[in-house]
Parts: sequence; structure tokens; C-alpha cells
Amino acid sequence: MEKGLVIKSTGSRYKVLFDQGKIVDCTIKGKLRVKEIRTTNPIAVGDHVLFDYNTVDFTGIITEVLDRKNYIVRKSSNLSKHSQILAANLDQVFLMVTIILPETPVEFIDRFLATAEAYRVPAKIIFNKTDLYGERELKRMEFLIALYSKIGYECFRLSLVTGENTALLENTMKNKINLLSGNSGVGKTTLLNLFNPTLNLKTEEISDYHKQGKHITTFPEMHPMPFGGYIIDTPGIRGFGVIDMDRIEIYHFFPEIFRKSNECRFYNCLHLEEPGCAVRSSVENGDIDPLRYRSYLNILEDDNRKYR
Ligand SMILES: Nc1nc2c(ncn2[C@@H]2O[C@H](COP(=O)(O)OP(=O)(O)OP(=O)(O)O)[C@@H](O)[C@H]2O)c(=O)[nH]1
Ligand SMILES: [Mg+2]
Ligand SMILES: [Zn+2]
Repeated sequence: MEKGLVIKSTGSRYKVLFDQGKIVDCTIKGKLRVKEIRTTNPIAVGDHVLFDYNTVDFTGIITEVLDRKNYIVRKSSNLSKHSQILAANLDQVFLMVTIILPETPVEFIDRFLATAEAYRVPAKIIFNKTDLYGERELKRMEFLIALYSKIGYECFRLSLVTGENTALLENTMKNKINLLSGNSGVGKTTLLNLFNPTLNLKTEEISDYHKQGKHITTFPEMHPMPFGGYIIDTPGIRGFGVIDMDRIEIYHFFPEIFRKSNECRFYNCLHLEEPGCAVRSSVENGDIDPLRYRSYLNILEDDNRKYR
């Protein structure tokens, strides 16, 4: 029996790191069950596992998944019932966004942040490709950075072309287990190659026609960093489905809305049309950004549709 760390999962096969640097291909023991969550994958990258090591053919069979500190799940679409564990045992999650090529919608950012809040994993935002930005894009970026910093999310202005703030980001990721997410084409793989050139991962030009990347990465994979710690690259995703949240619970994952909600007249206020809603007043006077409120309403609306 050996103990190891799952660094890659491709459905039914797993690469497990053990004994300080050895890697073994593993499958799962037939009746292995993971309690508490219903997902399409019982084991994810970042999981600590026990496995039987076959020293004849150097393969392994995973017999147990050790308790998770946390994990993050995504659904294949906003309305889908199928969810997949993206990764487990994370110290922090980073969302990489770009103002252009491609443009990351605010609602996409908010769905990601709400998901991270729901799983209680600290989330940070990386604004990449600053080298491409003109005056208009820089203004947009600064507007979003002000918005998200005020709520409490740390933001980074990054360029993988000029190297702006790469050292700062490296320092923030050092010795931690970091998940890196973001729309296809924002530069996730480029960052991994820069931070660990021995990886030599494949990146691709953004197709001009769609102004979107082409989904090169397919499975989450955990990459060791020379400065200590790991970065988990996630597949190029176009949307981030929020996990199942109770209707009344959704605003708990918008920290600034949650903070304001204790001033609402009704304890079960959903911040829609209720009288005496402090959240709505804050949206009207600008304390809560209307874009964030809009994202909240859209997530609430998804929830409505599920029961129709
Ligand atoms: N100008 C500029 N281009 C960048 C920067 N970072 C990445 N790129 C380019 O953006 C394109 C897409 O980068 P990738 O690293 O493949 O994007 P990705 O996020 O891994 O995309 P998926 O794997 O599809 O999710 C590549 O052509 C990169 O060279 C940057 O800071 N500035
Ligand atoms: Mg990639
Ligand atoms: Zn309210």
C-alpha cells in the first residue's frame, strides 16, 4: 500500500505522484465509492489516495481517496445536472480574464467567484494581455479592478509578453496548490510554460473568426512549479455553470450583497421586489454595482428554470 497525489485524471485512468517524484498509472478498484458528492468522476486531481502498487508491471490500483480539505465542482452547463469535480485540496483559485481577444463577460467572472465562495476557496482575478490594451481597454480593466478589489478579490494586471507582474504572481502562487481557470484563449497554458519551461505545453493562436481559443486542453492537470507548489490547468471552458445552490442561498456567495442583506426588512429577502430591501437601495445608490446585481439575478433565474 502506497500513498500518492493524483496529478492527472482522464476519466478512468489516473497519474499518481508518489515517493517524492515517481509517477504511476493507476485505475480504480471496482467498488470504490466516494461519499457525500454525486459526480461523474469519483477522483480528481489534487486528491490524496492510497493505492496497491504492482511492482511487476509498475501500475497501481487506487483503493481509497483520503478526506478532502475542499474541492471545486463545475457543471457542464448552467442548467445541467451533471457535475464534475475539477480539483481537490486547493489553496486558492485564479480566474484569468482578458478585456479583448477574447473578451471575458462580467457574468462569467461572477459565476466563477460565486462558485469559489460556495466552496470556500479563496479566489483571485488575473487580467492578462495588458500589452494589447489601448486606452479604452485599460479604462475597462481599471473599472473592473476597482469593482472587484472593493468586494475583496485581489486582482493582478499581467502580461505574459512584457512580463508585467509575472514575478508578483509567481510569489503569490509559490508553495501553494493553485487552480487556474478562465475562458479558452486567455493565456493559461502560456503562463504555465513561462513559469515552468520544462512543461513545453501546446498553446494555439486564437482563431480570428470567433475571437476565441480552440480548446486545446482537455483534462485538468496538475503541474509542479520550480518555485514550489502546483498549478492546475483546467480545460478551455466557455461557461462556468454554478453548482446547485438553494435559491435563498445564492446571495450568500456575493460577499457585498451578503454583507448588505442583514439590513433588509425581511430575513428571507431575495432582493427582488421586496419592500425595505437594503440590497436594492444599495444598487440604486451605487454601493453595489448593477453588473454584480445583474449576475446575481441571472443565477437566480437559472435556478427558476430548473423547476419549470
Ligand atoms: N499579446 C498577448 N498574447 C498572449 C498573452 N498570453 C497569452 N497570449 C496568447 O494567447 C493565445 C492563447 O493562449 P493559451 O495559453 O493557449 O490560452 P489558454 O487559456 O491555455 O486556452 P485553452 O487551452 O483553450 O483554454 C496564444 O496565442 C498566446 O500566445 C499576453 O499576455 N499577451
Ligand atoms: Mg490551454
Ligand atoms: Zn433584500
